[in-house]
Order: sequence, then structure tokens, then C-alpha cells
Amino acid sequence: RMEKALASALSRNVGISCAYQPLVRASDKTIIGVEALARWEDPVLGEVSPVQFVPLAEETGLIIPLGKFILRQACREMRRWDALSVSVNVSPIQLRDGAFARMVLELLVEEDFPPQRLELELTETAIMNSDANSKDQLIALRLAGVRISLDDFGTGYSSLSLLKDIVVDSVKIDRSFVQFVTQLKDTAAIVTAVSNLGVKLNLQVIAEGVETVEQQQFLVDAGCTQLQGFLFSKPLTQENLGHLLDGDG
Ligand code: G
Ligand code: G
Ligand code: MN
Ligand code: NA
Repeated sequence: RMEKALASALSRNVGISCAYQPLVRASDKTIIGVEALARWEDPVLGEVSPVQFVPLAEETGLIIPLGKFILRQACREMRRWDALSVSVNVSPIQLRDGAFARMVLELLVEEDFPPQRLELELTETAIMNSDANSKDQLIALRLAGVRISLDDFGTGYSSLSLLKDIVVDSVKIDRSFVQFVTQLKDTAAIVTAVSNLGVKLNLQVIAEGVETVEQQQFLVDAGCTQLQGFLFSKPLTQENLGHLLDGDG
């Protein structure tokens, strides 16, 4: 039932939208980017969480049109803030589709959106498990100027060898680490080490899920280059993001 509703929403172009969560530069807390997050409101089911509908979309193949819709919407809605980078989550199923890189690059042309402003977020598990074709797709995207970010970093396997292969431009330290960084010594040590490593490898190091000033202070001192979390802003509608950026709200 939910599958039918999602398919219908996608084909009719209603009920699906993007929320945008700001990313700030660690040094001065300026907003330098946003992460697009899919939202779905069905007339009968109400607001459905992406924690529910993203896995459903992955199981049913609807993630292909859903992912494309979110990417297009994010490029369109963020186009006029030309100093902001835009991060979009990509499912491993999208990456496995042989036409993924071409789809992204064509869409960027259609929407007149600079590839340099786009960052694609993939989980380390997705990149680890990717086949040769998926890796070629990532290489093609990076050659065109699109950046790749390793999402939920620390929750999968074999993170360090991935970093060495420089298939990514940034790492996002998972919020499960950030949550306890001021309380647990081991967590603090891991975050500091990952941060140092990332900076040495010339990567952007993004801490996500920052909720307190104490966490912020720790992460800045540890050398994280960007921060994201409720301390700065929760995900916003396009309209509310506009108020925040343009200072008229
Ligand atoms: O904001 P939050 O509740 O919005 O997101 C929950 C989860 O859903 C996160 O793990 C997030 O990465 C994932 N998610 C949100 N939007 C998208 C999307 O457009 N594509 C994919 N693949 N995952 C998304
Ligand atoms: O997996 P991904 O990193 O894409 O997940 C994004 C999810 O994280 C969204 O559901 C978003 O609402 C949530 N999120 C963003 N900032 C915070 C935060 O500071 N605290 C918590 N608990 N969740 C957050
Ligand atoms: Mn993400
Ligand atoms: Na994440």
C-alpha cells in the first residue's frame, strides 16, 4: 500500500519535497552548504519518515526516480544561493545503475547547476561494496568536478583504506560518535584521530549531529572543518532556509 502511494506521488509529482539542513564552516560558523533531505507527505498516510520510505524505495526500485527527483529539486531550489554547496544522499542502488553518472551530469546541465557545487553523500558500506562499474561512475563524476562525501563515517567497515584510495573529498563523522564525544574518552580519541587523518589527507572533515556548545568546542579543537546539527539548525523548508540566508526572518 505504501509502495503504491509512493509510486503515485513520484509519478504525479506531488507530496515529495526537500528539507535543507545547513552546514557551517568550523572556523567562523558561516553557512557554507546544505544537505538535502527527502520528505514525503501523503494525503492518507500523513508525513512518512525517510527512515521508512527510503528503504522501501530501495527495495522496490523507486529509489531511482526518487533520487533523481530530489537531486533535481535541490539543484533548482538552491541554484540562486551560488556560494552554497549542496549535498545530496545517494543510495548504493542508484550507484549500481550503470546510467547514474550520466544522469547526474545531464541533470546538472539541464538545471544549469555547477558540478563544483554538488556533493554526493555515500555511506562507506556503499563505497566498500561497490563494483568496478560503480567505481568508474564515481571517478567520472569527480572528473567533472562533483565532490564525493563519505556519510555516516565510522559505522561501516574498513574506513581507513578507503581514505587512502582518495575516492572521496570529505568524510562525515557519524553522529553516534559526536553524541558522546564530550563524555567518553575512547570516542573522543577516535574523533580526534579521524579528524587529524582527514586533514592530513586533505579532506574536509564534517561532524554531523552537533547538538551542544561543548561538542562544538571539542570538534573545532579536534580540527573538524565543517559542522552540522541541531545546534546550528534543524532541517528547514526551502522557504525557511531562504529567510535564514537572506536575513528577512
Ligand atoms: O532527516 P532524516 O530523518 O531526514 O533522514 C533519515 C535518513 O534518511 C538519513 O539516513 C538520510 O541519509 C536518509 N535520507 C534522507 N533523504 C534521502 C535521500 O534523498 N536519499 C537517500 N538515499 N537517503 C535519504
Ligand atoms: O544519515 P544522514 O546523515 O544523512 O542523516 C541525516 C539525519 O540526521 C536526518 O534525519 C536529520 O534530521 C538528522 N540530524 C541532523 N542533525 C541532527 C542532530 O543534531 N541531532 C540528531 N539527533 N539528529 C540530527
Ligand atoms: Mn547524509
Ligand atoms: Na549521516
